[in-house]
Amino acid sequence: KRGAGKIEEAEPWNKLLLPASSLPTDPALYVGPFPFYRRPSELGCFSLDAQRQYHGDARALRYYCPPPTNGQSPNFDLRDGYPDRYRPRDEEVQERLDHLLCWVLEHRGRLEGGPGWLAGAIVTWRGHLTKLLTTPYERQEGWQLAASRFQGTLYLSEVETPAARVQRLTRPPVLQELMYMGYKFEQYLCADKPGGSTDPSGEVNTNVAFCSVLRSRLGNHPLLFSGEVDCIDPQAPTTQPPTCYVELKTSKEMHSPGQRKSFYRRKLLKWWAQSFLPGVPNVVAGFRNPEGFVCSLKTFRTMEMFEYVRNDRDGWNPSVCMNFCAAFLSFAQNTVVQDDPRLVYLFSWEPGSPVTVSEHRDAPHAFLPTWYVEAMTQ
Ligand code: 0WD
Ligand code: CA
Repeated sequence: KRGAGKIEEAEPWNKLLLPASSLPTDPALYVGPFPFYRRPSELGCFSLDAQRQYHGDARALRYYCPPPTNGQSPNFDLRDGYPDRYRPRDEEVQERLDHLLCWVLEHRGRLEGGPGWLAGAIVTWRGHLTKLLTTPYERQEGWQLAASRFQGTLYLSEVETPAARVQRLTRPPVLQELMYMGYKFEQYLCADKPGGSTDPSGEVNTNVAFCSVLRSRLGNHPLLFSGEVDCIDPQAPTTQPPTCYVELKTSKEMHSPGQRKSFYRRKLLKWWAQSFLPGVPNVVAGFRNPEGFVCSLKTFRTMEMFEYVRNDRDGWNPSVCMNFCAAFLSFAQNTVVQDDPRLVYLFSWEPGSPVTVSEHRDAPHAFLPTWYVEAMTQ
């Protein structure tokens, strides 16, 4: 009996020295004041062309071109061109952080914040951070994030879960068409030149992307991340990125209070998380009818999205999202201690469970490419 007591006393002492082995995700645990989040600033950008080739410039940036405001509503046929004018990206290619690493490599010598800034930062995709922000409220899809430390920097790269892979490979035709419709919507609202006109007769090629590279900080975690940006608004009050960027989204037309409630609880959470992170101020939503036509547009201000659920007991809370993300980043920083690009910690999460972690070396989980590690070691 006496011995058992001693062991119990010794346990919390051990926990101070060992990193935690799991992280809970219950929203109630993350209620509290909104944490510090530095106003995101753009460090640079890059483009991916129709062949998915990297270019360190803004050639793929498009310009927001709203339909004429002559009292008529839009009539965008989102199914037009499917599947004959659709060039989908090859999703079998796992790009991991490669394009972002290409940008980092090219700019490592002249990053703001000083030469040591990168060594203290976390490098990842915006989309990975979005998943972290929404985790406390997510009930359907789990995730896996691989993490490695190299020259101080913590790199986070998503790994497709086995379930997500099965879903992708068995994606029903209606869902494939729905994906196309999201990109088709962009084509109705974007021109290749400022003040130019849109061309819905062209191809939809999802290899093409414009990505902004941003700097921010969540709590004590400096962040360098990149996100795909749909377009820039040449009419925006400021031409300073990311404030001039616009995110485009489609959603089902809503006809009942229940449909609206569910839109505010689920969709607006994802839209908010994705645009809040890079500081994109506006999301232009196109509401499509069952025939696949967008007949109404509505602009949602990112900073006002929370108002739709502020008084909803089953709504989401931005503080919970950000506090959980900060807690995960601390958990990852404390877990990935060794500096070794071949050592990978795989963080896994399924709804209803805490985040767990496993340790791996080399293939298949190591994700920092040799070309990057060697060039950075010069
Ligand atoms: O390889 C993969 N599984 C992924 C690749 C998953 C997520 C993103 N990506 C790529 C994107 O293509 C892009 O080049 O990473 C880069 C940056 O992505 P992000 O901005 O961090 O990702 P996210 O915020 O999730 O998505 C932004 C946009 C999407 O817009 P909507 O409005 O649907 O959220 O990137 C596009 C899409 O337009 N996008 C993709 N394009 C091609 N293939 C993909 C994908 N798998 N995922 C998102
Ligand atoms: Ca979009």
